[in-house]
Amino acid sequence: MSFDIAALRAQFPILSQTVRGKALAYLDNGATTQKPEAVMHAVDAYYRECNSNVHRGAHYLSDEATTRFENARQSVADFVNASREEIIWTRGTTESINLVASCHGASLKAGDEVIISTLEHHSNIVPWQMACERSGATLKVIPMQPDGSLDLAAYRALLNERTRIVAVTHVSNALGTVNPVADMIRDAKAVGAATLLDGAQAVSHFNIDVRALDCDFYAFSGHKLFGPTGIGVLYGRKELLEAMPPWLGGGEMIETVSFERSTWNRLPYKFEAGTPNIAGAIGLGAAIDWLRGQDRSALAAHEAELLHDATARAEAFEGMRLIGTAPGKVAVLSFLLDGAHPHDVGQLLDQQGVAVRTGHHCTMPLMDCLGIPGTVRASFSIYNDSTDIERLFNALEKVKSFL
Ligand code: C6P
Repeated sequence: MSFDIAALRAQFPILSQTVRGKALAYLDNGATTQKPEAVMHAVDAYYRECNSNVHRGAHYLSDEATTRFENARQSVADFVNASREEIIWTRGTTESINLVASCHGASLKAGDEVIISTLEHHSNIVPWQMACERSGATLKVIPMQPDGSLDLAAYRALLNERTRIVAVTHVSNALGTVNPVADMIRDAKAVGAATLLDGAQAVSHFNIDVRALDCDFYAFSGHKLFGPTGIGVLYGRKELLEAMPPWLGGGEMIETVSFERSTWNRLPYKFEAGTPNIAGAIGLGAAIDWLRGQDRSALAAHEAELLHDATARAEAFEGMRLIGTAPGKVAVLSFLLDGAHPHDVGQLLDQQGVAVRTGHHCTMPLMDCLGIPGTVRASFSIYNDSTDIERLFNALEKVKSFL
């Protein structure tokens, strides 16, 4: 290891506890990541020192809260290489995608086409189904290869002058597949389509540069990036955000209001009606500042090693079938055990202190395509170590003997 995993883990107090009388192996990072002390401290400090509303008050506390809140926005902007007016606070990835599907999607009309992929989470399917239903546009789906990678030839065949939006996940939550999004965006641009990336599962694993990717929208959640729940981000290219109608109406998003008509605030506030999740934004800013202070290439190498070692153990494990073996993957093992329902496996793992997720992972169409009801998913993060892999496979040996 080229970095001190023990020192890193020590910053995540939740990891050192026992659950059900066993040392915790937390392998449900795809669902949510744990929070370092720095994040908890920032949220706590906000409430202790400057709890107040932002952009409104004529007093010190409000000024201080506004400074911390807007500094957090700047941290996000720097993190993804955007400008701060292109960073909109939302409740999470789901809300970010719904915002785009409602507002950018308002320009869809009958005959237009929207492309998503087989790998999508429900939150990048349902908003587009709703937008297509409203507008009469057609939803097209990129098929998948048996290993869980997208069929890029089929994708290119779907693209045409009617394609208005390509909305795909950067990383599959269920299988861990990393999609070749830069190439996919280039192809989409060639037919004049807008592009949205669902970055929920990507942001904690590698650096995101929205300018280099050349995407129009990038959505992610704070809680999957070591930050709090209830806060998320929508990056939107300025010209597109300016052309879009607002989403929710209310305070903050307006410039003027009369009973006859209202006019809209400048970016990014045009899309931020009502009192925002101030503590959540500050916590996410702290998470990003903390992460940027780490050696990210060492973290990526560590995660790659975890994936390599866990995959080798899985391949040697009799009765285990790995679901999703694409060449480019983040550290996710989705699997089935012969003769065992994923739910039962998950429960037996939990009794041994191993936390995983089981089921369809909010990707029912993907599971249908694979012909399975669900999987057991062990999803790793930067603070997992070889002991966690050991605990998982020791626990699975016991599961096998129980079932
Ligand atoms: N996936 C998982 O266990 P929210 O709930 O809005 O923070 O994120 C939704 C979402 C969108 N896209 C992808 C690729 C995701 O993985 C998720 C959340 C969690 O896989 C909970 S279902």
